[in-house]
Amino acid sequence: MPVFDPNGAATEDSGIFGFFFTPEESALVLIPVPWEATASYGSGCSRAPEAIFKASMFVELFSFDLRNFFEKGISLAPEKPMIRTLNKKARKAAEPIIKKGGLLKSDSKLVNNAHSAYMSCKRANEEIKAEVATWIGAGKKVGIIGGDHSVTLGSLAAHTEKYPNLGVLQIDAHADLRAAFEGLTYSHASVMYNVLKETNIKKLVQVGVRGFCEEEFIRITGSNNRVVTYFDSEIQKNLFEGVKWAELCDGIISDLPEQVYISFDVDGLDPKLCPGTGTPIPGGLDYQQAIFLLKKLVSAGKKVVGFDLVEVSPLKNNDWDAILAAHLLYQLCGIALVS
Ligand SMILES: [Mn+2]
Repeated sequence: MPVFDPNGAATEDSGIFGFFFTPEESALVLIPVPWEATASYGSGCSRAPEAIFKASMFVELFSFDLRNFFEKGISLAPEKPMIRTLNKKARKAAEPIIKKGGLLKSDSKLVNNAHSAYMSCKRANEEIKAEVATWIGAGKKVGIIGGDHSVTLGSLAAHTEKYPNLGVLQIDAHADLRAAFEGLTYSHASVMYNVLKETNIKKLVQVGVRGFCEEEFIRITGSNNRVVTYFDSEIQKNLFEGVKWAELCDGIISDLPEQVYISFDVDGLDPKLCPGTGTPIPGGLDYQQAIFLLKKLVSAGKKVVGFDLVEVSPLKNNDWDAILAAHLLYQLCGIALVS
C-alpha cells in the first residue's frame, strides 16, 4: 500500500482527496447520492459524486486557517446500488410529466406515472435517511454529495432525530418552497417545503435566493419567522450601497440556532462558477463570499452538524464544475470538522 503524503500528489488507488481513511476510522463520512429523478431543465447531477471524486485528487489538503483538519479522517462511503435503481425508475416515470410541463389530472397515464415517481422518491428518501442515521449513530458527522436537491429531505429527516433544535442554512438560487412542482411531490423544487412539513427543523435561513414564485414568497412571509430569506437582490443592493459583507453575514448567522446543517445548492453561486448546473439563474454569491460566510458561522460558535452539496452537474469535456465542487466540498468538510 502506498504511503500517504499530505504534501504530495494523490496516488491512484486512494480514496477521496487522496486519503486512505476507512469510513469506520473517519470523523466525517461522505455519502454519494447519484439522484436526479425530478431534474426539470438540465440533467447530469447524478454524475456528480463520481466527477467530484476524480477532481478531489487535485485539492490541496493544507488549509491556511484550518490547518490539518483532515487528520480527523474523511472518507467516501460506498454507493448504494438501490439508489441508482430507484433513480432510474423514478426518472422514467417523471420524464413524460416534466416534458408536458407538469401533471395533467385528466391524463390517467400521467397520474399513474406521478404515483410511481412518488413511491420511488419516497423509498429513496427512506434509504438516504437510514444510511445517514447509521453513520450518525456510529458517532460520525455526515456530508451528502448529491444528486439533485431532493436528497436533502432524507438527510434532514435523520439529522433532526439526533439534533432536535436544528437550523438549516440553505445557500441556493431557489427558495424550493413549492408544494409540489410539475405535479411531483418530491421534486427538487419542493424540497424545503417537504423539509418544513416532514421534519421538525427549527429554522430555515436561505441565502442568495433569486428564483421564486408568489406562492413561495407568501410562504416565507407567512412562516412566522421559521423561514428567513436573504434574497440575492437585497444582498447585492446592500453591498452596492456600501454595507459590508461581514455585517450581512453576522445578520444571517444570528438568525440561526446553535446547531446548523448546511444545505449547499451550488446554483446559489454565480452560474459562471457552475455552468453545468441544471437550473442556473444570473446573480448569486461569489465563491469566496460563500466560504467567508461559512467560516464566520464557525467562528461565531455555531456547530455544523452535517451538510449536503447538491445540483452539481459536470459538463462533458469540461472538468470545471467538478473542480469547483471538489474545492467547495473540502471547505465544507473542514467547516464541519472544526466546529
Ligand atoms: Mn437551486
